[in-house]
Amino acid sequence: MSVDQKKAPKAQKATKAPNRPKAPKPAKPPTPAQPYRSGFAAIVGAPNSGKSTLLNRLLGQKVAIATAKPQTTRHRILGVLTDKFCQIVFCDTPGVHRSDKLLNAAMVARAQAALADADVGLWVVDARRRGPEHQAALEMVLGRGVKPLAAVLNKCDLAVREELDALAVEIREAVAPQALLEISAKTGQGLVELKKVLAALLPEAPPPYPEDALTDQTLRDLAAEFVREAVFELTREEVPYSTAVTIDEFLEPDDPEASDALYRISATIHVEKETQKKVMIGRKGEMLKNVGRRARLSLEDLLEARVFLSLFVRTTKDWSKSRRDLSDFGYAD
Ligand SMILES: Nc1nc2c(ncn2[C@@H]2O[C@H](COP(=O)(O)OP(=O)(O)OP(=O)(O)O)[C@@H](O)[C@H]2O)c(=O)[nH]1
Ligand SMILES: [Mg+2]
Repeated sequence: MSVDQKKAPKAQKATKAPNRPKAPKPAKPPTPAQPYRSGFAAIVGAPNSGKSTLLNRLLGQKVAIATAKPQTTRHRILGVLTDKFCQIVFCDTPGVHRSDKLLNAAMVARAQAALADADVGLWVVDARRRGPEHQAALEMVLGRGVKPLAAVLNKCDLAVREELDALAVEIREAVAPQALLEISAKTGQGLVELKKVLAALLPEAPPPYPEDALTDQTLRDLAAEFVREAVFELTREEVPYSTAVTIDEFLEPDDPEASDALYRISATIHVEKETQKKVMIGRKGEMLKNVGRRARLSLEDLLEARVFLSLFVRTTKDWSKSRRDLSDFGYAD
């Protein structure tokens, strides 16, 4: 599957871990009192609340890019967590916000659809922040119908007790979640408990994916996302939001396990205007070089091999306003 194509629907087989995930901790054998549970958990919430960081932390592997800037995630990203008693298929989603822009509307629609399709909602709230995005997320969660909901107050490593208590009261009153937990996706606090809570909210069912499945994204998808992450981290103002990345070539080594294994990847960074292209390339090509270096390092980490990464910048005029371009870049169905 490439970034241009539609993401795998629920029933399709997820790809295996790019790097083998760490073996799940040995669990006690199941007892009749503990039936197998499985299903889909949609991670929804305001932009920047920590949804993708949470997914990566739960899986112990980076499958979703996460940056300090809001609206980083644009797709629905599956991450599969399996143990002896449950399989939780997490769907990371774009942050919920209000916007008239076509790209943003498509992103929010993805989050909405993921919540509608899921067995359980997982609402991630930034424990320190409110505002219009919090309200937009609250409205989406309220519209979930009878679907069970776990709400988490994330970034509790940064929040003070009074804030956490007040927010907990507010959320209980507003949405009556089946569970409300304080967590930190960054430190891992509360995540063992969260997994237990989610598993208990899922139906009794066999696992929909093989036990070594990790994500529905291919290495090619991940490569495009890692380049976009570097752009998000290194550029400012409207530039990151005007950027899309496509992979032109992804050549895997014959033996990926060999000590000299080398991946050859070339990607195009699309911007919307000539002025953005100049910024993206930078003086004497400095910006592009830095983006390339950063993306290459994170790809080498992911692939556990050397990577030769070539980047090109192209102006695809006003791509975020064109339904066709959005669909070509995989941002709309
Ligand atoms: N201190 C702290 N920072 C966190 C925590 N969780 C996430 N962050 C940071 O918050 C920022 C946003 O995290 P993301 O995971 O990208 O947030 P997101 O909800 O996926 O954002 P969008 O994709 O834009 O909707 C990043 O800088 C993370 O490192 C946490 O528990 N504690
Ligand atoms: Mg995200």
